[in-house]
Amino acid sequence: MFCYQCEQTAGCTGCTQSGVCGKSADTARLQDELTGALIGLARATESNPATQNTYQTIIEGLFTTITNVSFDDDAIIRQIEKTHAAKEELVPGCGSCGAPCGKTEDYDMQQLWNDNEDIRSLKSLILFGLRGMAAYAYHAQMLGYQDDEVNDFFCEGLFKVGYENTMEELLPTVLKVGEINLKCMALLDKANTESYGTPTPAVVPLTVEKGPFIVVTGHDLKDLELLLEQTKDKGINIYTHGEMLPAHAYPKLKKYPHLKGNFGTAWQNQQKEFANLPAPALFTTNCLMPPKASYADRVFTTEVVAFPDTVHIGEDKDFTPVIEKALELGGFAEDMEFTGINGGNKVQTGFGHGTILSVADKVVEAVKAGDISHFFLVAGCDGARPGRNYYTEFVKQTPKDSIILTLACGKYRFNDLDLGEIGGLPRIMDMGQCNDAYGAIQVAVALADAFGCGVNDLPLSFVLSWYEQKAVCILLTLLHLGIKNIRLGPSLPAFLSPNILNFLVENYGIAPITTPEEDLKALLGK
Ligand code: FS2
Ligand code: SF4
Repeated sequence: MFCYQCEQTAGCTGCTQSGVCGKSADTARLQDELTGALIGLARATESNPATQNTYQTIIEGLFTTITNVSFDDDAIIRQIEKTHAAKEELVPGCGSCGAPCGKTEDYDMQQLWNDNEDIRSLKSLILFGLRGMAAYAYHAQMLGYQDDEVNDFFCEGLFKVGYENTMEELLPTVLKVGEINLKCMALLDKANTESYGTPTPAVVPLTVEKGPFIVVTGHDLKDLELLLEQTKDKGINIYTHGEMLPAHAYPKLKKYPHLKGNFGTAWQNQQKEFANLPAPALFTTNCLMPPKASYADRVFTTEVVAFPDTVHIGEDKDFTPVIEKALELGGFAEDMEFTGINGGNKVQTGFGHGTILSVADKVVEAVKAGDISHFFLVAGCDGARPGRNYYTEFVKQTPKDSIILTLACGKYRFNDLDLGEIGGLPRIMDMGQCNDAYGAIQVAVALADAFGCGVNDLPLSFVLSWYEQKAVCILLTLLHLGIKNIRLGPSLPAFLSPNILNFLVENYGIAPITTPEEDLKALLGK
């Protein structure tokens, strides 16, 4: 096997025996086969118009191959078969043709992994960016939102991965992934806010009340809504976990009185946090870690998330098995007070672009009056590497007159800290899930407009943490927008070849994180 798509890849170069994430070599091989089949399907759209089924199959298939999504070989095999069937629908008889034209064949991923390192690097950026974007397109689709340009680009991008191309030809496609991902995140923002209202600030307790409860994790708000509906008046409380925390800010979700609070921290702590939990956990997306035997019977998956021998909730979204498990386990006998990693007993969320832009005048005034000296977007994924303490320390050391905007699961490193307020606004503002990077971009653009300058001229620094492929598409969006001097950690992607990394350093000033002290000094120009 060969896989180097995530930050924890073995030896910072690539997983070759089995995945650090728990993925077996067989699963990795099947995921390659699935990706090759998706490229074959994309190739078939070159001369045959894609259908709704084509798009859906591509989006599902790409989402399936994201880190910590599917460990289930049978589910991946079914996805490969579905992909071949979708191609057969576009080009009937193609699979059994005796004189293949070579235009619709599945792609052999070994060609990519063994390619010249710069071509491999650029194609990896395209492929991994498309995988991340597919998750966002999937969530939007669940709420009934689609965009033709986004859908078509999945075909275009996959086609490019399977085509012999030069660096000069591939580079624009890499940046186009960023451009289209901005549209995709905008689509999901629209889907979430039109479905559930504009997020407003919410204080979320970390206490779990006594009695039966369900922990729901991942990014899919539709799944949460359906679960809230199905658990109404059943004496079961619902707690968010990981990337589901921002759900507390959406008016149409927070109206459910049994949506009580948040349990636990970021994904990499799940094996410890779920071990003695007297409740089931529902995974709507990544990041799923292989469940330990001590709690495997309490793990439920849905959508494309899957693990062998755990109960999967299908498209009918009948959560009865999860509900029955919650009632059987009964929850805690007494209220349990949990804390975040810094000892805080509550967290805040809901500072999306709607909220921040509604007080934009106040923010601009505070900057002009010298009350706010700097903004930091400290955002991205969490993960297991010890070096990620950097982000906690960085936030703690930021000047008292600075604002920290954050999003995605990396915020659990510091979101229970109380760093005080500036002008009635908390110094740490959680803008939401990783896809809410869209909102952060809106805020940055609005600030730049207000000050009559470019985003790069604002007192705003991007300090990002990455782990999986959604971080890749977001990074490409920031590059597409011309954002410079991003600090990236905890380590740089293994799929950046030295030449491509040089290109990013020279053109965008990307730099790896060093120490909080050094980076703060550099970013504040001191
Ligand atoms: Fe965190 Fe995992 Fe959001 Fe990533 S829960 S690393 O999926 O997409 O962020
Ligand atoms: Fe390794 Fe990450 Fe790939 Fe898993 S997803 S096999 S940890 S590189």
